[in-house]
Amino acid sequence: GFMVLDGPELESDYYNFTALNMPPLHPARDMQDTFYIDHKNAKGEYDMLMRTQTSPVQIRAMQKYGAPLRCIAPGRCFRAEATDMRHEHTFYQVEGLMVDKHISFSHLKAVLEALGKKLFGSLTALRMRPKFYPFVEPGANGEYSCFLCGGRGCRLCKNTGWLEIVGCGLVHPNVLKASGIDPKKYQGFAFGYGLDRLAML
Ligand code: 2NM
Repeated sequence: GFMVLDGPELESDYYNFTALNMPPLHPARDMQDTFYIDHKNAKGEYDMLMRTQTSPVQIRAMQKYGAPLRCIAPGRCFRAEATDMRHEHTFYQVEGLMVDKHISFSHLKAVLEALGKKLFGSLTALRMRPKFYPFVEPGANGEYSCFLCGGRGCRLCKNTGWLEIVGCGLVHPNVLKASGIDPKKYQGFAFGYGLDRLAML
């Protein structure tokens, strides 16, 4: 039941950062991480960049369709990474978003569990550990039991039995507000997978 959406790869500073609860001095905006375009606004600031995640598509979707809403946004993202075997300056994400009345962490957990079983097999377990992302509160890292060793520990999972696969959380009230949704009436969960990483696994 999730709409599949896309949006611009060349984004404004507003949709990529400000609307996602990352105000002008937030370190995530650093030139070392973000490809800025050689274009200045009326104030003389660089205001266009290559999107660093697909979340701006979700902001645009909330503004366009309002609540309730279910969507996923697959697409290319760009970061000024020092490239090596694990890092590319151009990579793919797929992000999901669900907004409705009374959305809680248990809805998020159920959807990520269902996704894990579809992706890696019906015996796959999910564990969630706290992680900070500016655009969610609380935020978490979702790990799936290693499909290669069944959780016993191997080279792939670095002997932990778990594979770090998905970032997620409950959408921050500031993000809902920036998207024209009243956080007192509606809540949401969101998650993001690295598509390249999923394909490799
Ligand atoms: C992640 C991790 C946590 C996310 C948040 C949103 C939005 F726009 F709704 F706020 N979309 N995706 C999100 C949250 C993405 O990726 C690692």
